[in-house]
Formats: sequence, C-alpha cells, structure tokens
Amino acid sequence: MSGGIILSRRGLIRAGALGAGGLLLSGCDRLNSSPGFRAVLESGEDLHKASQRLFGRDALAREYAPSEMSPVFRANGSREVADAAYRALLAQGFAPWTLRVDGLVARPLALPLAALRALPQRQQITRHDCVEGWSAIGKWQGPRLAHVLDLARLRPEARYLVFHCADRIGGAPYYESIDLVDAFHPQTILAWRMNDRPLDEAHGAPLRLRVERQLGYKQAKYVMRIEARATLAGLYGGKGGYWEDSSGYAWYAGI
Ligand SMILES: Nc1nc2c(c(=O)[nH]1)N[C@H]1C(S)=C(S)[C@@H](COP(=O)(O)O)O[C@H]1N2
Ligand SMILES: [Mo]
Repeated sequence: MSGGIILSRRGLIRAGALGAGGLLLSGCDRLNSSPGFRAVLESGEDLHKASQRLFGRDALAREYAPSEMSPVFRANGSREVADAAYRALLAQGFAPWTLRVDGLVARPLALPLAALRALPQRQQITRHDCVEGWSAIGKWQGPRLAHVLDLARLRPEARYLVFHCADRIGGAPYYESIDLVDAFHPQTILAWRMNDRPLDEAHGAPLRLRVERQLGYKQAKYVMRIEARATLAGLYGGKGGYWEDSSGYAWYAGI
C-alpha cells in the first residue's frame, strides 16, 4: 500500500496525490461545510477541538529519547479483566484472538495478532497523561490505525471509530471513540508492544489504542473490536466513552 488516506468531503482519498496543502484544505473544507459548524463553535469543548484542528490538525505529539523513558509505568483503571472468554484467550497467549473491524466498512475484518504484527510498524516514545494527575513516558509499537482502516475500507458515512474493550467497570463495558482526524493521524497506532515487550494484562493485552494527542482515558486497553459508525448516539450512554457517559469527562480530551 502506498501513501496514506485522508478524509475529504467526498470520502477517502489518497494523501500522496495531494501533499500537505491538500491535507490542510480538505480539513478546513470539511469543517466549514459541516452543518453543525456554528453550533460546534459555541461550546467550550468543541472550541478547544476546533482550534486544535484548525491550527494543528497534523501536529505531532512530542516524542522522547529512550533515555527519557519512565523506569516505572503505572497501570491504571482496569488492571485485570474478569471476562471468561478473555481469560481463556490470555491463557493461550492470544493465539486464537482476532481483532474485529466492522460497522460502516466495506470489508469487515478479523485480524489475528500475527497479521497486526506483519503490517508496517510504528514505534513512538511518548508521554501518557492521566487526569488523575500522573504521567509516564513509554515506548509503543504497532501498526497505524489508518493502515487497518485502509484494509477494511471505511464507507463514506463513517465519522467515528469506536473501540470496544473486554473489561467492565462497575458492570459497564469500557469503550472509547475518536473521529477520523485522530484515526488517520500518523501517531495513532494499535499498540501490541510496550517498552520492547508484548503488552501485559495490566497495560491492555493484547492490543490497545494510542492516540497520542489526547489524555489517558482515551487510550483504550483490551481492544476486541473496532466499529465504524456515523454517530455516537444510541451507543451506551451516547457520549462516546465509558468516562464520558459515567462522569462527564470531555469526549475530546486534547492535550
Ligand atoms: N479498557 C480500558 N482502557 C483504559 C482504562 C480502563 O480502565 N479500561 N483506563 C484508562 C485510563 S484512565 C488510563 S490513565 C490508561 C491507563 O493505562 P495504563 O494502565 O497502561 O497506565 O488507560 C485507559 N484505558
Ligand atoms: Mo487516566
């Protein structure tokens, strides 16, 4: 596969033919043509998002040197998963596990870990910031989410990617979601490796999202399924994530 793919009003197009100017134009184009643009600017959270999008759509999160990696990277939220099917997969080293990619895609996928490892890999050393007041610098490796979406062929109606996780908190399933700008950002990866080792259970084995320009709770662990959707309405509490639904955390948690 050559080049990346990006969103335009007409759907997905190859980035190679456009260059950076084209990327920027298609971003502004998309915002301005969106019927809700004015309404979007009226809320504080969306203003934050809009300004990050207009002025730094493709800006990269800072990456660090190996010497700056935290000696300890704490685990937070779920550290173990109770689900019986998950425990059976863990016991088998996730050999029978597949990542399901479905919803608004032309080609639903079931990708084993070996397939994710065989895709071109990205490695990045970044800082994870949790709203609870701690940070840690770690190294992440995996394929770009963009690459997986390219294989699944998003349909033009798709606007969000939902990450369905294996764990529950207080009975409610953990889930998270991002929009297509973050989905196709170069640092957005499906990490199966952390600090040069396969992810352990505490940090989200076998696969987690790294969406580096957002806060810790967006970094979904134990990702079992990625669902492409046109809207977040009608899904659990409708706010696009476990913490968004349960505690009013911002959906767009840009840093
Ligand atoms: N599935 C799932 N993903 C999750 C959580 C969780 O409880 N379950 N906690 C979130 C929060 S609040 C943080 S800070 C990070 C913690 O990641 P870590 O355990 O690797 O430090 O994962 C995020 N992703
Ligand atoms: Mo967090």
